[in-house]
Amino acid sequence: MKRILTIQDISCVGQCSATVALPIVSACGVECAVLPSVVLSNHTGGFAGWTFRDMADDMADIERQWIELGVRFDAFYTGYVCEGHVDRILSVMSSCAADGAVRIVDPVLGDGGRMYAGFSERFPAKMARLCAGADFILPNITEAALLVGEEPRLSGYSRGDIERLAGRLLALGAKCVVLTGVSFAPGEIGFAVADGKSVEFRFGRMVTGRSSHGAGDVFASVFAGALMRGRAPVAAASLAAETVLAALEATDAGHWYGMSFEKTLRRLAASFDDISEE
Ligand code: PXL
Repeated sequence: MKRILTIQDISCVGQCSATVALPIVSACGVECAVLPSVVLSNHTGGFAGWTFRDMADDMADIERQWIELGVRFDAFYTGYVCEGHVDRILSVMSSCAADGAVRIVDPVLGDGGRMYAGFSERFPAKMARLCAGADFILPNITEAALLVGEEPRLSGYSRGDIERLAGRLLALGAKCVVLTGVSFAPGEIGFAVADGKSVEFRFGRMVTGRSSHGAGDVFASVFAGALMRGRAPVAAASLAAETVLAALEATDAGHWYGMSFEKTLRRLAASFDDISEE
């Protein structure tokens, strides 16, 4: 069984980050270890307040211990982290890497044209450093714009704009870009996968009127799990998008702080039934 290390916060309440990654990666049949960047009482997207414990010192202690034990990971999947974590993460990604370890970076910065609460204007440039050494980066459109120093737009991106944005993201150093939240027509939303040779687009139905908080985390977790189970990048991203759509549909209209992705886990696990165990 492959082993992923996910590096992101634990939002104790809120159906995002580590509380999404652990069950989803596990449902894909991949072992999921966790290195918490921050422990919060709840996420920062809509609650009136939150506690915030920076785990930077513990991250350093944990890395030292893992080096002592010889712990190795087949893949790293990073999510919500802060400026002060980036150098530590780059260090863990080299000190605890199995041969050929895959680096997947979800550059969590913001959504809907805005940066998340608490991040500074300097942060996107630091996140770009994490992206530089990644095999895969999974920005939404807002994050993509912030990473390349552009003003995020809420809409109005053409196919050419997305291809140019993907090209600028590849120029940061990432080997493959999976750009999410791409939409050219009403009622449709999808993603673009760019690897420097081609840009592939896939679209599905857009669901509105449901909380989509944590959608990026569901997408990235399925993508990471599916990739480790041998799916090609476009297939892994398609499964991720299908899971987000199913989770949105499973979420009650009044459930505002996250998505009921739990209801999709059985189907997600079943989608790997056809793959014989290595
Ligand atoms: O889902 C992204 C995310 C992760 N972690 C924390 C957040 C958010 C988005 O708001 O606040 C703490």
